[in-house]
Amino acid sequence: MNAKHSATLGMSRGIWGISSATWGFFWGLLVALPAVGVTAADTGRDDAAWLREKGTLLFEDAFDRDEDGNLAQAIGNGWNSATANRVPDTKQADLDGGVLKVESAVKAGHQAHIHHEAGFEDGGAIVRFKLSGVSQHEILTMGFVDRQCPGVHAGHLCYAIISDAPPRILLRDCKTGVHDLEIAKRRGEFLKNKEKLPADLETLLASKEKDFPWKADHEWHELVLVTEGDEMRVSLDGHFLGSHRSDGFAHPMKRWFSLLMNPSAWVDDVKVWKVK
Ligand SMILES: [Ca+2]
Repeated sequence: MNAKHSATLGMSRGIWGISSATWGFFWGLLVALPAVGVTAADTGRDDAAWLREKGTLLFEDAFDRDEDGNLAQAIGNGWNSATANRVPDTKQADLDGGVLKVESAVKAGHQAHIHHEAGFEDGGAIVRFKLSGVSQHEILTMGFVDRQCPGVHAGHLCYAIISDAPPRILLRDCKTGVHDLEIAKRRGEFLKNKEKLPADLETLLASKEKDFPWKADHEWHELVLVTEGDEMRVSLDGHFLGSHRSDGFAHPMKRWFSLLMNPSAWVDDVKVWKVK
């Protein structure tokens, strides 16, 4: 792994819409609330059990092997990479001690994007992850892609975006939000000119996502991320964090399970299930 990065990969921030200068103030308000976005009826929800009892296991990986070089399929077991071949001389993914450790290469021009065939309408993933602390700030993005979906940038459907600064787990519908090509084009004009987004666009994009606080440490955690109809739900370490509803979550084909590291994160014990 390379020396510490001083910041997350800047080129990914604009299109992913992650940074927010004023978020810290709102974070102060949010942490004062005991269970943001969680209703009493929701707190006992067990989506890991839902996947195991209602679902079919599509694939699993404990990464207990060595990688085979640097290129797209080097991780093995059906994994592929949308970014590895941009930097064929750089090892971004390392299978070390039975763990997938990824550090994105800045010269690749995109955060590392590692994916595996999935294929479901309702279902989801159980994954252990760790923000490694290799970099000063780290974001692990985990979710679903359909490269055959027209009108959506690179088929990015929906994700849980796990960040340490701000310390939040964000559920985002990209399909009908920031990665819808028409919305992205309009938003891009304002970003290019460093102008504030108009209120209607801000309101639209805000309706496509919802965030939940977490303690953002450098320990191992288990995340359960599922979609059912137009709802995406997330649980951390056996506790239901909450859910969000948005049209893009209902996309009928979550073709890939995808992981994006900005710039670095560790992953182990991936299981992906199809319920419908
Ligand atoms: Ca392992």
